Amino acid sequence: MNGTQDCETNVMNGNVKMKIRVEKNEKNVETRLEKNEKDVTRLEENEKHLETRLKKSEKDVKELRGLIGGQPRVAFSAALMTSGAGLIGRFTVDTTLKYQRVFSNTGSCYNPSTGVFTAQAKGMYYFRFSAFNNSVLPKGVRSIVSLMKNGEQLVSVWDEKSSDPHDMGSNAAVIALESGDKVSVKLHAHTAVYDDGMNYNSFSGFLLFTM
Ligand SMILES: [Ca+2]
Repeated sequence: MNGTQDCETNVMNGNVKMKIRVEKNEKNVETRLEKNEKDVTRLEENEKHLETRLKKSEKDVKELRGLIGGQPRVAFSAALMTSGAGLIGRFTVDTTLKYQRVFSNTGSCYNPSTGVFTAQAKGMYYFRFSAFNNSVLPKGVRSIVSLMKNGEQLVSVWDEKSSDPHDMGSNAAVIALESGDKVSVKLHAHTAVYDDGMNYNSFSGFLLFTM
């Protein structure tokens, strides 16, 4: 073998080596590319998962806002007398009962000096009242009490002193109110209720949800 042949052999060997290296690099690049593609797929899946969780969180936040901050908080409860004991009534005309012992009045929609609840938000409300007919009432005297909305009679309690004194009853209604609507409890003319520190007669209400 002469020097020229040696040189050719070396060049060929070098070419083969280079080809092998290029092929190796190609494979390496392909493997890395496949890995990258898998990573991208995984990231896309993660993104979708995060998006779903974010949407759920946004829905939860909306619901919570509706429960605590998104609507006015309105609730009240009051009993008829602040002290003493006795009859309220036998007035010659229908009279709005003024429940003056206020237990709660969030939103200040109930006015104890008039006995009237005035809605400040359009919504669905719950109201309840009770009335007590006691033995100190003269025989035959009735207790007739009604829940009123803007002068309209909704639900009532009725009792009469007879051989069965000390009767009481309650009634309630769920009603839709517009802002400014008024709700109160009416004692019918010529009837009476009895109360003392036990607070038998009460009037309560609260906003269920705005509309
Ligand atoms: Ca009775």
